[in-house]
Amino acid sequence: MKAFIFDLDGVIVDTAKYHYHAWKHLADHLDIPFTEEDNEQFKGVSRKRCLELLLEMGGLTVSQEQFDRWLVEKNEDYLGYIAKMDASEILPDVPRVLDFLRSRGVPMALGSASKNAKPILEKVGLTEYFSAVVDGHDTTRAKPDPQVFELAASRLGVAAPSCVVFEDALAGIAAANSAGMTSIGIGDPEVLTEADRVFRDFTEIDSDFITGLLQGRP
Ligand code: B16
Ligand code: MG
Repeated sequence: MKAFIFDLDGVIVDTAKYHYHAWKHLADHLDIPFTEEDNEQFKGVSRKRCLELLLEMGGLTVSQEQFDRWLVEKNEDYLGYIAKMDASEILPDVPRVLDFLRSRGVPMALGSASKNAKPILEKVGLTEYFSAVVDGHDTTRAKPDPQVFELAASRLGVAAPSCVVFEDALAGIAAANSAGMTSIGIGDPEVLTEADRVFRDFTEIDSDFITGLLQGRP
């Protein structure tokens, strides 16, 4: 039996722009220059690690209390954007692929670094597609460590080599590969060079390709 595991941000929804606005707000407050290009490094990376990166960019060292306060501030800002999300923010053709897999009884899981993954799935109305949701609360080791996807596979009761992972971040592709899973990159083929296959988005993924994956073709 095959199982499919989906990353959230950059694969199912484009929350990267909201993370960017929230980090930018904090960066402006701290007088740290921060661009959308800088935000690329934050994709797939935990909230705590993102703040460490931002402070490194600004050459700032702060107390643990201050660090924790800024983490909370950034997240509250981000939650303000999330509150307004609805199904219109699901990336193109994601529902088509999810419906196709569900109609064939394929088990599906979410594997995300975000601690906000469950509320986001609820907001966009996709919760019921996933038999397992592994998020930033469940993991102790971040991508590229395979923990998030290994846990998803074990919750689905499917062996790692039978799992197919959709990921937009380099660290996520590395995590899937190191778990021994089939990795499908969503994004730029020149960036996601380690993925088994890369598509710009789900509009490029047809039923024949999915059927091939179900039959064991990479
Ligand atoms: P949170 P993913 C990741 O989600 C984002 O790509 C990354 O930018 C973010 O810092 C991380 O979640 C943590 O998110 O602050 O909501 O816990 O791509 O793994 O679905
Ligand atoms: Mg992602």
